[in-house]
Amino acid sequence: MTTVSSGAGVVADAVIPAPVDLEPGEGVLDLTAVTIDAPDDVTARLAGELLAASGAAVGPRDGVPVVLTQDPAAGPAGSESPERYTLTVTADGATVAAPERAGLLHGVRTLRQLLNAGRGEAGGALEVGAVVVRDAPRYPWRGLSLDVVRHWFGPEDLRAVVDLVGSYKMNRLHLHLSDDQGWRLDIPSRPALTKLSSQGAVSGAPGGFLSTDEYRELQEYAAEREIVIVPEIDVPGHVNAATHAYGELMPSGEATEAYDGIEVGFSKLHFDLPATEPFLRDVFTDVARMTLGPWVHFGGDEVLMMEADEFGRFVVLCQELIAEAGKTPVAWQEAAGSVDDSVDDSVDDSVDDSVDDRADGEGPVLVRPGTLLQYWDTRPDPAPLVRAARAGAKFVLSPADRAYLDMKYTPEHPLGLHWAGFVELRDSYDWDPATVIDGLPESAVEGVSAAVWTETMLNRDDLFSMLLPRLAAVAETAWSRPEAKDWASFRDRVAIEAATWRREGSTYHPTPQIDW
Ligand code: TNX
Repeated sequence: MTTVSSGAGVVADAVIPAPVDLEPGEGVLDLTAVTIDAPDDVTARLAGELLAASGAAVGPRDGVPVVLTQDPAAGPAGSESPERYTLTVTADGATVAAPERAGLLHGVRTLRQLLNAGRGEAGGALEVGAVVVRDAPRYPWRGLSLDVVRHWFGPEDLRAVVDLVGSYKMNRLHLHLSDDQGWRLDIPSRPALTKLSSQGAVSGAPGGFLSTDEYRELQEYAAEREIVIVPEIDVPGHVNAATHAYGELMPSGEATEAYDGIEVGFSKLHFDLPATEPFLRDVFTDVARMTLGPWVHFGGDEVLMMEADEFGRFVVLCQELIAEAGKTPVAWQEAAGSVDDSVDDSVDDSVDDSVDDRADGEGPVLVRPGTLLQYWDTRPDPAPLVRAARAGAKFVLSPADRAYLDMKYTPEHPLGLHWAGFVELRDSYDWDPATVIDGLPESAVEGVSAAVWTETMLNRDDLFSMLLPRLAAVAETAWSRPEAKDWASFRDRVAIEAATWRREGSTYHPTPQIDW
């Protein structure tokens, strides 16, 4: 795609992620004053907020009409995505047509970017060139995974992250809510978790947690914006916050010390202890009950000190508990097991026959059909993942060398880690989710999630400087088809979008890969 500038200086193509189809027309719409007509009050309010943030005066009448209308025929020809939309701008007004509310919001988000592009740095004209945008996402899951344990980010920061995620048409915010350093969600049946384990973070930084009310309010805030919060309780490793609160989870019966370092892999649950199963049942039942969305993530990563058969029992049990509580399980890729697992027969018996695939003489497949696996580590053999896909697992892709936005941009970058290498903007842009896992059928790819671990990020500025501009690159990789992606065009569009970041005070990293 190319950047189109009209005589009025209006940039017609400033949309991130790149849409399926954008056709400039004749004329210019002045959005100085707008009147919004939407199917419901919440949608009208949100559309108004988005356009007002771009400088439009939003009023009940006399403005140019911005009409949001439900229309099953909207979107690109042939698209069946429930998120599809058509945005039509003429000299007289703007219309967003979409079969569902998500598409209506996406259309307004596109209009916001076109408006900001015309406006430029310091309050230029509030004009948008006439255009028709027909658009729909490539993948249904487009998200950000955020660690709120290593450093604590409270409700206000989380709402800012929800807004950011939504502005690039992402629809999932996965929160990593428990780890060695802290427990960040009140669990009514297990009050000691937040009472004893929420106040720490890395290197003595202050902790915190979401009360059940705050968790509900955050989910409602996200849901208004068509974003689903996916809670993660990480087991059976990364559990020092749990063993610090409940000593009964340790063979010694003694609670472990609080931990504020950044090592991984040293803590674990013990399947055979009498306290373990009731603990997991209480926690996952409460989390499922408090969660509005359909998914609960049970972690499963980096369990470095456990035999494969014990790990397999945890994977089977957690899926069972989450499914019994009415949710779909999500786990890190390790839950697929490994081909050389020496899983014994009793685990095998507890695995549903329909997913037990021993045809090739390997261990059982531990995941249920429909379980989502989040791929992050590009080093292990992909064979178990392909087997899990054959058994019905779906994949959310967060390849660390592309989508881990806690990796440093360059060796000199002050924040971040580098175990997966350095991830410059172009690295997080130039990849195709369909070809990330060797041998995985594309039908098993549910989508893409950027991920940010916060060992080195102390506050919102730190966090946003790692997210921006790379989150926009991952968002485009998740939304746009390969034929719509173009690095040169993306560079131009990021530079345009950055004027909005500056105006709104969002910190970003001015990578030399962009002509700012
Ligand atoms: C690996 S990625 C982890 C996290 C760390 C991260 C740092 C994953 C599933 N586990 O515990 O925070 O590396 O990049």
